[in-house]
Amino acid sequence: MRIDVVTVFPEYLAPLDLSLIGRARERGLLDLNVHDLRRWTHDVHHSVDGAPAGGGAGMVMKPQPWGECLDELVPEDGEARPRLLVTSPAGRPFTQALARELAAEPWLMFACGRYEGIDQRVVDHAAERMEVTEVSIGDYVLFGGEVAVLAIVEAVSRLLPGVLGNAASLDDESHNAGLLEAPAYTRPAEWRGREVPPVLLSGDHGKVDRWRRDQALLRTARARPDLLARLEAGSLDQRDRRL
Ligand code: 6GU
Repeated sequence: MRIDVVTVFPEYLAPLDLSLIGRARERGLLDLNVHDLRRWTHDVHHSVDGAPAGGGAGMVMKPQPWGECLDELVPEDGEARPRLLVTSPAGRPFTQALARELAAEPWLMFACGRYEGIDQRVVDHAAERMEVTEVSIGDYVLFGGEVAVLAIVEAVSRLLPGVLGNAASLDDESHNAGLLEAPAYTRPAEWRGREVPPVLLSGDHGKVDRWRRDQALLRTARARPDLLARLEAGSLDQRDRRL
């Protein structure tokens, strides 16, 4: 997969060199390029923002640098077009389902909004040439989209074939679809007077599965009742219903 990220703070994306994403890049599974938006400015101050039309607080990112940037990175005569993701607290909520959708794309491009966002005409113009999705990582406000891109790139990368060492962990997740994971334990069997739940040491895989399912349901009911309410009735088994 190819990923391009356009930002006014390229250093903010440095963590993408690390850990499993860094490894995926080294192994050629991920072709990731970070671009400084100021490269497409022409004034001595390399300015990328302006006062909001209509007044109000904050600054809006000017259309000119974004327009020239997209023209260069996505040539009009080019065969391929990226799916453009514009980060914004006003975007579509990022979920595991959207991560799966994005993992199936050959080319993603992220436009990191800063300040009060990007002039809307950039988005509308780009949407005539490529698929554009405005995306948010949650109901809170960040200074800019860079941290959101880190989260999205990580969630998408681990779904790419060959990136995750143990593909079974992906299977486990879909198996548990829509529920939070059960708590996890490792050795020692007793630590500071607290034991690993005996069922996990019983060797009875049926019982372990059932225990994990019950814990997942309880955790979800406590922390995310909204998720539980959204579960399809058909995905609950007889023993789930009694819980
Ligand atoms: Cl994608 N950008 C900004 N600036 N704030 C956010 C966000 C994105 N998602 C949640 N809050």
